[in-house]
Amino acid sequence: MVPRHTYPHLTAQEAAALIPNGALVGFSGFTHAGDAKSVPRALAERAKALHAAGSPFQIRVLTGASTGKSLDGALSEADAVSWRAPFQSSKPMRERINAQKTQFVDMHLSHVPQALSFGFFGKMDVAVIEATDVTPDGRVFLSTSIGATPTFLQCADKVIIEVNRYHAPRMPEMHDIYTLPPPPNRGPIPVYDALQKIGWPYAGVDPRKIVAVVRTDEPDDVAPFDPPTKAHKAIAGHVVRFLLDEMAAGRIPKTFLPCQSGVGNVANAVLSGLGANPDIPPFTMYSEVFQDACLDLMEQGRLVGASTTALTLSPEKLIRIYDNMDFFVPRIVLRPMEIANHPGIIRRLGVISMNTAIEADIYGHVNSTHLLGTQMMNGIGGSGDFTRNAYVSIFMCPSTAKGGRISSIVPMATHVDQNEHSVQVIVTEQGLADLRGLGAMQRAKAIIDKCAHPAYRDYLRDYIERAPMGHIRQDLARCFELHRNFQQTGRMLPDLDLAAFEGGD
Ligand code: 0RQ
Repeated sequence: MVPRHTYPHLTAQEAAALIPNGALVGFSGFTHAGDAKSVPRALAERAKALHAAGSPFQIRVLTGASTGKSLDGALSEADAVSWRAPFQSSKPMRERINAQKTQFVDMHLSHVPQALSFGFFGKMDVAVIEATDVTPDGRVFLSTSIGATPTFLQCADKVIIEVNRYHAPRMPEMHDIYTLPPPPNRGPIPVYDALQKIGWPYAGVDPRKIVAVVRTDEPDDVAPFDPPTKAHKAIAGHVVRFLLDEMAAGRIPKTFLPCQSGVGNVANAVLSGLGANPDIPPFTMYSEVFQDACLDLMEQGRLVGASTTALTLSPEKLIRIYDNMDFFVPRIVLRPMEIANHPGIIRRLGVISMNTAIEADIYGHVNSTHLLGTQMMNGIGGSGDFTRNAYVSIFMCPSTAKGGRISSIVPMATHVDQNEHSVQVIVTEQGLADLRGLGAMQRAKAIIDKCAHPAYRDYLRDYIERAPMGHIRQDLARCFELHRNFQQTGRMLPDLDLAAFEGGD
């Protein structure tokens, strides 16, 4: 019999005082959705006061994915984070990571819950979790994300719950919480359809571990997207054409396949493009984020169902869901990230993955994380979980960045997140390279001819011609010449006329 508990109701400051220096803290939150807010903000204030008094205070921070200003923003500005995993997208956090002030573990998101429960990060001292409600017998009803929260609740020694009444009390009707037993006796996960529910609407916690409940009332910090550029629209056009051709060739069934889409402006524009084309049948998503474009498509009947781990919606869009729960509840399932991103389920359902690159090389290796191979942007996130296991894996990016000064297609990627063995299609606004079944030099030709900006094609062709013969032709003395040029002159090709580029000078 589980005991019924009454929990101490504390202020955010009182709850923050329960977190010791050096603790490993698991905060709820995935791509700014459902993140803990008032306790990390209070913790940041406490860290600043302690630092001013000459006392050390830093914690190790684990989340589902990126979080908003109150968490990554406030804690990193307060110099309160010594270690961070598995994903972030915060400017101050990024600066600290790139200055080696915070150690960052950039990892596949599907691995995070099991890495914690296997003990790979050590013991979790405290979990700080946003919820819509918690019952005396330890049922925690979560808000706009599930992420790794169910595992944090199981593993942490102490638990602080932020009950945020901003969120619709009906949110848990979308939730399907299912955790995996430890190996080697895991059975099949019975998800045979994107919308199939197999678990519970709440996460369980031993109520004796709850040391504080803090009342809050505030929205998630999710910014709306930039309007799509001409390049984003062209990329969307190429992806839609490719998927229609695949249907016509019988490689994608007429009923279509579930789609996954990454974060960011490019992915949002591509989703809108898919929805806008009447020849693409109404489709489902098996993804990790449900972002602004998904909401519009669902209201239009183009997106008929979505499995996700987070509702990453700007406040105006989230309210549209809260105002029409009868419509959305049967169409959206929120799962823990180890299920949303599970390699076996992705392979089983035949998910079409669409993610964004920072740069791709002429052989199909993709860098999504490190500018010039050194400066961390956000992290690999779930892109590897999906890419490696997709029915067809697509990577997209504009062919140039920074007004044409940077080519996104380079001889050798300066960091590799997804390799040639997993990447099947690369798309820029210039065109689409279908790499399936191509040998190394055929891939190089396709990527240069179809994806590279015309202003960079001659350089890339000449690079290959002058490189030593081999299965893959690389000139180890020259492979980063474009990047070195950029570092030295601010342009990858110093003599290039930038006037013709969108946003060029
Ligand atoms: O810079 O911000 O100064 O303008 O990078 O570029 O084109 O706006 O792209 O918003 O779609 O993000 C890969 C970062 C793309 C994202 C990435 C500069 C460019 C701009 C952003 P500014 P865009 P997007 C599911 C899957 C990894 C995780 C992932 C990402 C800024 O999609 O983090 O996929 N992906 N997860 O100017 C220098 C280059 C550049 C460059 C672009 N070659 N060199 N700068 N930029 N290319 C979700 C989760 O896992 C949770």
